[in-house]
Amino acid sequence: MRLKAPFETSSSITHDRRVLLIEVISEGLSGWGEITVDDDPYYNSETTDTAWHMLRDFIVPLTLGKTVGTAEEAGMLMSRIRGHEMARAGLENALWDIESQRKGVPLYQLLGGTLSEIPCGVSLGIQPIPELLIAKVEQALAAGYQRIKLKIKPGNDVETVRAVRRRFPTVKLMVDANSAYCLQDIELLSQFDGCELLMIEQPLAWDEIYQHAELQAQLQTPICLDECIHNARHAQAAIELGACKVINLKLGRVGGHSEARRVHDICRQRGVPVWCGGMLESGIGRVHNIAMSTLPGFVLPGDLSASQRYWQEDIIEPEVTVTRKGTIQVPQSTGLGYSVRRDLIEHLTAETAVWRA
Ligand code: OSB
Ligand code: MG
Repeated sequence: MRLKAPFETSSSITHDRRVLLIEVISEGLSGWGEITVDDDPYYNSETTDTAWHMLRDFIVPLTLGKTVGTAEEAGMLMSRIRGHEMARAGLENALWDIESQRKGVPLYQLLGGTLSEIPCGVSLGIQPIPELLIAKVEQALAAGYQRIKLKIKPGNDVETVRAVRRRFPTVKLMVDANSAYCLQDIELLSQFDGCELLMIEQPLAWDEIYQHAELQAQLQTPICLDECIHNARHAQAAIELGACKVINLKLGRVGGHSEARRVHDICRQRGVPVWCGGMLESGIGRVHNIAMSTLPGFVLPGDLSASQRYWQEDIIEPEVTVTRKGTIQVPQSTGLGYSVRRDLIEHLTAETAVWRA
């Protein structure tokens, strides 16, 4: 699926996504999940092709034909697999869709969610000049989005963010560095303290919790961790070390709804706000994100935006839309709560594999 516009972060530029979907059929019900990987290993270590390999050679053999009572148990069948969270999440989330239909309960309620409307923000990719970025911020605010996240990288950071802040003095603003800095950049990073940011997301290395604690001790701006957090233990370690004050929760990055709920619970117990991160998902991944975002600890607007911000045409019906006040209404029917456009998916599909028990 081609993005409407390329999306640039400090670590890569994405033009299109080879969307990897899983449909599970069980006892006459069909459930869908999305594996939210990129084609390259520049955000996390997984890629579209490693996920395909994991599915074919490990995930399918561990799960096919097995009897489970819940989607969480299906997740446990894969617990021998180390890493490859996004690949595992795709399968587990498809089973959450099925469990919701089987029990006749909306997915968000099955997860323990309580919100019926969720607040939304946008994540704006790096732009060549501040004027272009300011125009994009203006458009997003006009559409109602409640929070603006700016991608930054060395050479396109403090000055740009200051320009946006000057133009929009009261907007809820934050930045995401995708691991582009190191502890020695403390002087530069401290300058964000003057920009009244909600948080700075993942400034330091993707696999480094401890140094974020050292940085947080010297920064007023709250640090939010994204890349570092792959499970509830990581979240607990990060919080107890003082490495972050906020956590970006991504379903794929933590291995699916079950682990996401555990991360959420740990954060909530410790009073650490969470919000839903995005991976430029198709409608199927997006709808799982909506369900997760109804849990009570999701107190900040997520990177959960309307389908039309990303895609000419989405693969679900209706598309995900955002209200004038920057919210998404949570569907109240069972399963995904949106219908999957099989014809369009077939039309876009380059490769399919089918496994039967
Ligand atoms: O770091 O949050 C990130 C997209 C791809 C990979 C990493 C990230 C992002 C985003 C986009 O920020 C969020 C979205 O889906 O709108
Ligand atoms: Mg991020």
